[in-house]
Amino acid sequence: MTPPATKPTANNLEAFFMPFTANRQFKKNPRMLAKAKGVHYWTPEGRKIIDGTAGLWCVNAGHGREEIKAAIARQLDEMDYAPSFQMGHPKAFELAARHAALLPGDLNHAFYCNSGSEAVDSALKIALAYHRANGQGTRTRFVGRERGYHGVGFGGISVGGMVNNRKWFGAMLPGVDHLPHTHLAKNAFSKGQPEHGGAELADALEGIVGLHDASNIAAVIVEPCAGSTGYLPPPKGYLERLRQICDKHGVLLIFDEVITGFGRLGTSFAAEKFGVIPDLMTVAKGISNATVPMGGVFVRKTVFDGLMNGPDNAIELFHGYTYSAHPLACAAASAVLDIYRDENLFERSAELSPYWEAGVHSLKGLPNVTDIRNLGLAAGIDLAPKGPVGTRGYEAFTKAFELGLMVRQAGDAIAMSPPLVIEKVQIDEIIDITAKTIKAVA
Ligand code: PXG
Repeated sequence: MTPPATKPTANNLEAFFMPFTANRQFKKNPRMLAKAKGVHYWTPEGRKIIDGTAGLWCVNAGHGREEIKAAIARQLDEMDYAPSFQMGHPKAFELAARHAALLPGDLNHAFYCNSGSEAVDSALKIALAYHRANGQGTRTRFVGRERGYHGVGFGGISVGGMVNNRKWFGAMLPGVDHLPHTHLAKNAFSKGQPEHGGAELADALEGIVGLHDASNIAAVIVEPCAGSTGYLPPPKGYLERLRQICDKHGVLLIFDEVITGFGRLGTSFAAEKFGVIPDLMTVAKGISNATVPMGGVFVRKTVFDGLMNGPDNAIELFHGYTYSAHPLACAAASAVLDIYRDENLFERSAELSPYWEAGVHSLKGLPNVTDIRNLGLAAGIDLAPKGPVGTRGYEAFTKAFELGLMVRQAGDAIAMSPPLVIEKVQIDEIIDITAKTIKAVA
């Protein structure tokens, strides 16, 4: 059948089954985005919206970057697609070498995929395969964390800790425990990393190891700074202590840096900021500035080498995707690295952080604001609930959009993470609209 020529209109929104969206509510009153440039979106009617969230935490270098567009177009002219199974194309190797050079410590191998969710499932599988290849095949259990978000694959929701993302989907992966989340009331309104509770919260891992024995545990996975749940920077000492406990017990530590990677915290990666090197790191989003879908797992030399111990002609990891290291994604990701370097965007993010911090904390004292958190160029603002959870959060999200600002809603929290190319006057504008929004939903 010939594809129908109908253009989607406000009356014809039925067919698209929207992800993570109240479909029926949305379709009665849609919020459409039609154009983007720099730190702005425009609606189809031409209304300008300031992008307070870098899309979904992913457009770190800002929208509509000509250099990325040109690199993708050149690659498309040269070669649209090439497999990465038992074949290779130069841009994949070049990109991996560039990522390895950017990564801290001995994280120096890159496995590529197409999203954060795939990155997480890939990392969990690499951890299992590594232990098995090293005669420790009993290490099959994983430890995640309450309120963690690791995408939507079965592995990711199993180690994740967002109740709504889990409760609909049955038994998931067996053998998963969860650390307590890191949001403590006594740390409310902390600027940057909270002072209290870091080591004690991490010590919960000792309890889990004690319960199952280290010989059964493959890996611990955490977001160094939890994003989706409303932005929870790690209390001081927390990540360092997790690293120590993992080392003591031979458990691999995985940092999910899908949000924190590529400059959000003012460094290349959270691992660099905190001086804590994980064994595996998952990335996506900012890796390609969201132009072509891409994700990756960065792997420490010891883990990679541990998998290279069979005969030379043996496939070392029975895992990969048709689009692993897709040429268009590699071209985009390489062009993005050029932008990050040439415009010093990670440093820029660090330089703007104090201004951002002062801005978001100026909202303290507005009606219903119960906590404000920040680290790098992102923040979470908790609003007191009004009726069922998420009611006030949704009102704030829609009100902000009406006033010309895009924010993310997490329950009754607002999360913000502007593109790293944001200017101070635009930060002022974001804070101003957020203040108006908070007052409007009081
Ligand atoms: N890990 C982390 C830490 C993430 O934040 C994923 C994995 C999954 O990535 P993909 O590419 O499969 O979506 C994410 C994604 C929000 C929001 O509003 C956050 C994400 C995605 C969509 C919305 O906070 N994070």
